[in-house]
Amino acid sequence: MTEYPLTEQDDYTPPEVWGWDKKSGGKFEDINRPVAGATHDEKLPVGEHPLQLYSLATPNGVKVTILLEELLDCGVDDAEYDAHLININDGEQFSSGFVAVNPNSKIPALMDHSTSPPTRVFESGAILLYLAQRFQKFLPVDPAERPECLSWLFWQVGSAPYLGGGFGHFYNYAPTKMEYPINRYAMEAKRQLDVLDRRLAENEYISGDDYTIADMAIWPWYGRMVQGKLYDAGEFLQVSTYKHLKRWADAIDERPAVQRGLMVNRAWGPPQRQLRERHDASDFELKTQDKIGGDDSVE
Ligand SMILES: N[C@@H](CCC(=O)N[C@@H](CS)C(=O)NCC(=O)O)C(=O)O
Repeated sequence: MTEYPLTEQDDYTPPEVWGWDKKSGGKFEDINRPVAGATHDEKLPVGEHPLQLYSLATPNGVKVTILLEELLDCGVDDAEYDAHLININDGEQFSSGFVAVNPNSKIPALMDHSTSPPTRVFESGAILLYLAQRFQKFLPVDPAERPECLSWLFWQVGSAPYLGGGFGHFYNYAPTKMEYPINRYAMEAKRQLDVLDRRLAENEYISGDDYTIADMAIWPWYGRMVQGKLYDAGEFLQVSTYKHLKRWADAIDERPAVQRGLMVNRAWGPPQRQLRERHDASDFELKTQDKIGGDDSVE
């Protein structure tokens, strides 16, 4: 192994006390803040259905729209929902209305108006679990099987920040390419991909024989990564070596509910794949961006 060379960029001496006195650079410099709470007063819209989702079609956002569309495909009519677009680049996650649903100011966030008072749920993993429990689908009932599903669900929630906030941030979004963090997170990203590849060598789905919320949580991150659709890093991480993970990712990609879930609250890419707001199942046919035209993309 070669000795790691210190570049000028790495040679930073932190001050005694960190201060928010200069822009960090990079894609999120205008929205990141060191404090929580609302920046402005604004109510959230509320549609007709009991389930109101406030989201954006990022990997964390599509976990939930995939589950909702899967539930509807299973005939669970009570899973009909309104999905409102939250433009995180414009700071809409910092409105007083959004902060009341998610004090952590991150999409996705859900309100369930079928309860009295309405129930708020934030954190994508908690939303998946809430909906799976409420509709008794995509979560094993057998006490011997449920822990495996929950273990992988929580594995995703704990692991993906290394893939996104770590690898993706430094490989894709940071203002300069720095060897130390890219190395550190590429190593961890590859280790995680191998964890999944080994699991899927012996199981059709993440949790075993059945497709569950664990697959829906993991696919938008690791499935998209192994398909070369995340951070343009397929070659860099040599994702084609994870053959079992690729087999699983391609199978899930073919599911109609997954394809619809990817479109909801999407405000970039081909206009026919963008359903920025979803209020009815017919919206996929009638309200995509190519049909209604309108604003520029979120990115
Ligand atoms: N652990 C959270 C992460 C959610 C998250 O990071 N959301 C991002 C988009 S993918 C967000 O809303 N970012 C806005 C911000 O950081 O201000 C979850 O799984 O729901």
